[in-house]
This record gives sequence, C-alpha cells and structure tokens, in this order.
Amino acid sequence: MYHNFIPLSGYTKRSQTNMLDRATIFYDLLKTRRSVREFSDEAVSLKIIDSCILSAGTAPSGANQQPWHFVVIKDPAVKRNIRLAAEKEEQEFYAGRAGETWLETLQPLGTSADKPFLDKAPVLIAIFEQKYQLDQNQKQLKNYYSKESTGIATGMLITALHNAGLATLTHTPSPMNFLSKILRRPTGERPFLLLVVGFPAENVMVPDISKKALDEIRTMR
Ligand code: IYR
Repeated sequence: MYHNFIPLSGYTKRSQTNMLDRATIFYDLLKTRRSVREFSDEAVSLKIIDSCILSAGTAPSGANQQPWHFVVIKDPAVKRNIRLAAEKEEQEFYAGRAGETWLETLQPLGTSADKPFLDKAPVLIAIFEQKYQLDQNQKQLKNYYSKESTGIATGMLITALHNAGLATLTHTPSPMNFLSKILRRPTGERPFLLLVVGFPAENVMVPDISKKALDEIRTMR
C-alpha cells in the first residue's frame, strides 16, 4: 500500500515564552494526577470516554499499525466477572507468587488481593496489544513495536482522562489472560492493562508518595 504525501497541517510554531507557558501549564495539570483505589459509583458519559480513546488513538505507532484495542466495560455483570477473576489471581500473587521483595516494595501502597473498585467504578477500559493481525487469507502479519506503541497510547489515554476530570487506576493483575476470555478477544491480542475509570470516592486517601526530582530523572550531556 502506497501513501501520498500531503502538506503538514495543524502544526503551530510558537514563541519561546508561549512554549514555556504551555509546558508549565501542562505540567501543573499532570502533576495533580494521582492513582486512586477507591471510586464512587457515579456514572461517566460514554461520549467523554470515547473522546479520550480517540486521543489515545492519535498515538504514534510502529509503521502506523496502531496495534491497540480498547474494550470499554460498563456492564455490571461483566465488571463482576472481571473482579472475581482478578481477585483469584491476586490472591495467589499476595499469598506468595509475588515473592517477598515485591510485596515489600508494594507495602507503601497498601494494596491487597481485594479489588472492590473493579465492580464499583462506573467504567473499566481493558487495553489490548495486537501482537499480530490476520490478513485476508488468515495469514499472521506481525505488528512492529506493538508493546511500545500500546504503552504510548495508554499513557496518552491516561493523560486525556485526567485532563477531562476523571480519575484512573492502572491495574495489572498478573496473569491477565482471563481478560481475553471474558471479553472474547481474538488470538493475536494480549491483555496489556486494565484501566479503572471514574470519580474518586468521597474523602479518599492516597499514599503519601512523591515523584523523583528533575535531576534524578534527567541527565545533561
Ligand atoms: N497487581 C497487584 C500488585 C501491584 C503491583 C504493582 I507493580 C503496583 O504498582 C500495585 C499493585 C495489585 O494490583 O494489587
């Protein structure tokens, strides 16, 4: 498949001060994002979720293969099934599969095998990585950098949801093959992450943790 080239449109060259202003305002917005583990059951409009998914879908991807798929779950019965399956895996994780070191690292977060947010929150978004796609003859075509691409799209989705005023929790029950089964996703897709989306429960508490300083995450050469 050959593509025509077209003029770049939509790009705006900005002044230095305007760029710094915008970068600062964006950081001010993003640094208020916190993962929450307690949600209210207040509903979220699907239009908002869909718009955020469109934002995620603008992500760059290897060869523009867009190797991601988002399943939006609102059905209480499906959420319930996911909760039960996730808790089953987590019970084994917390009972020993994680190992001592991992459990110690998680201690400050206060997590456990109980995942009530999985059926309390109004929306779950299961994100799938498409490792390959099938052509017309059912032949497997590999997607390039599918993990990186899906990771970038997921980051953009989290950012879009936060910008819209929604709280999220990135949840990675392990293993999460049960998501493929419950959500009937095709082979070639691997569950990447389960995003819990909604409004924070009233008076919710979050761990007293902070982000690394600039000189810890950036080096100049
Ligand atoms: N998946 C488990 C454990 C867990 C792992 C990490 I890495 C976290 O940042 C938080 C939790 C759970 O969800 O409880």
